[in-house]
Formats: sequence, structure tokens, C-alpha cells
Amino acid sequence: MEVHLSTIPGPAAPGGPRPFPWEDRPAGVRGTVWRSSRNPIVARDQLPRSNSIFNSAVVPYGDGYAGVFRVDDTARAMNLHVGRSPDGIRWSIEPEPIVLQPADPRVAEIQERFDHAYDPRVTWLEDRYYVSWCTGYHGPTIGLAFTHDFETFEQLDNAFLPFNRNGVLFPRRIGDRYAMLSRPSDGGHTPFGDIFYSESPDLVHWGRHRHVMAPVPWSWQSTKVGAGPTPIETAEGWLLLYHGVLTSCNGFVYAMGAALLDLEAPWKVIARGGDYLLAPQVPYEQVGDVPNVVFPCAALVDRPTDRISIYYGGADTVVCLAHGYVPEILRFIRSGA
Ligand code: BMA
Repeated sequence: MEVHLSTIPGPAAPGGPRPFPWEDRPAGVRGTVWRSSRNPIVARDQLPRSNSIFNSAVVPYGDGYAGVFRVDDTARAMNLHVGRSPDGIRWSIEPEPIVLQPADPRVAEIQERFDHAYDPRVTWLEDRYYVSWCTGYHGPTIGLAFTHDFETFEQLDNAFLPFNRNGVLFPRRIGDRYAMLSRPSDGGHTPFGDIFYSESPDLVHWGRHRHVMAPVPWSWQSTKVGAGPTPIETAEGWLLLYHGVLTSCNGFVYAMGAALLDLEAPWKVIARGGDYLLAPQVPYEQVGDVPNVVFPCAALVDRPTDRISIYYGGADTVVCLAHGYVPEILRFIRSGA
């Protein structure tokens, strides 16, 4: 099965050309995706007051890359910080958190108190970059903001009621509606979780919620599943990388899987990999503030070559990078392996 991503008239962010962060598959690796030899690419103590930097999202920007990083500080407050990179690998991260300006006066009502902001995703959509993240408003829910330049950010209203996590926008409208995946949750370390689809005419009012995917009993994804990076448009459907969680006798284990969603009705799952794509098996994924976590939040695709580079958090402590080829991931999904 050959899939040429370059045939998809996908929305492209401005700027470039820029170097694509990449390493060839090392000899002897049998998985569909492989880890960067430079992992972790962001250290936990890269900032003067960072306890950990992980679960972060990057996008092409200018002649390099920009991103929104989850930084937990040494008081263990969780916040979002801007990062910039010439090559997608060496990151310079702002020591101060992003300041969100209210996009309209009513948004100020939800800014009256700051609880936390974590697990960002960034999506180029129409003419700007949108950030979605888990925001504290009487419990976790989905925050939304946009930026043109990674200098100023305007906050929109929260997309959903609490409790919700892992809100991920599609990079174009579906029909004439904006679309988002999310995972309704509870206020704690949720022992359940399905992926849902919602749509909106204006990125403020969300409805027509549809079920997309449930956990799979007796598997690596038996406890909960949540969307990872912004879905990637291919000729076959939307490639969705996601996290799946199982509950072991020592707690949750977070791994990465892949599924294919219908292009014009993305709540319909075309196919879903049976195995995990990447599970916590090396020290920086197994040992950290939360052991055994591989948590993907962003992916870059080099469309002419079908190469994909996936950014994920390791053990809630560091930022890591993995590589693969989109057609091989699609084959992996199709094989249901
Ligand atoms: C979730 C979130 C994620 C984290 C995961 C594993 O509830 O807090 O940020 O990676 O737990 O601890």
C-alpha cells in the first residue's frame, strides 16, 4: 500500500525551508517507530526553576520551529512556556510562562483564578496557531488560545465543561465546522476514558458530540485512551496517534498507538492498530516523576518523503523524539497487528 502524503492538499504553515529533525532507522530495530539517539532532547532542569519539562507540542514556524512546553516548576505548579528551535531538536525555552490575553471581555471571567495549565497541543488552522491544553476551571477542562507569532496569545473560552482532558483540534474544518477530539474524565487520575469528537461553528460553542474510540479490554489500552498530536491528513484517512493506558499492579502504564479515522466523518474509525507503537521500555520512559509514561503530543511530517517525527513526554519528566514513515504506520494500523 503506497500512500503519498504530498498528494494531499494539506494546509501548510508559512515559512521554511527548514531542516527536518530526523535519524534513520537504526540497524536491528524491529518496531514501526524508533527512538532518537539524542533522547531526551529537553532535560528536566533546562530552566532555572523547572522540576520537569514534558508532554509538549511543536510546530514548523518561520525557518525553524516553535512550541508550547509543559513546565512543572519547583513548586510543582504546571504551566505553559514558549520554546523556539532552529532544527526541532535543540530547544530554547522561555523561563517565564505564557501570559494569555482574553480574546473578549467574558474570557476574563475564567481567568480570575489560575489553577494549572498542562499537556498542550498546537495546531496550524486557517491563518494562525491554536493551542489547546488541559486548564483548571473548577477541575480540568479544555482551554483554547491562539497566536500568530508565539509572542502574544489570546485566550478563547473553555471548550467544554469540567472534567475533560486531551483536547486536540483538527487542522481544517470538517464540512463547515471546526472539530476537536477530547477525553471526558474526572477530577483525579481518571481510571476510565474514551475519545469523543465535537464540532463548532466558531471555536466557542461546541456540540454534536460523537463517540470515537473506547479502551480495549485485556490489552495495553484497557484503562483509557486519549488523542495525542493533531490528526494528520492522509489519502487513507486521518492518522491519529494516541495514548492508551493499562493499569498494572504498580499503577498506570502509558503507551502510544495509532488509528485511522474517516476523512469527512472522523468519529468513524476505519482501522486501529492492535499492538502499541511505542511503550515505556527505556530508562527515560520508565524512570521519572511518573514511571512508565510515553505521552505523544505533537508530530511533524515531511510530506515529500513521508517521514514523521513524534514528540512525546517521557515519564512525566523529559521531552523525547521518535521517528517513522507514515505509510509504514498506516500499514501497521491496517494490519490490525
Ligand atoms: C495524566 C496527565 C498527563 C500525564 C499522565 C501520566 O493525567 O497528568 O500529563 O502524562 O497523567 O502521569
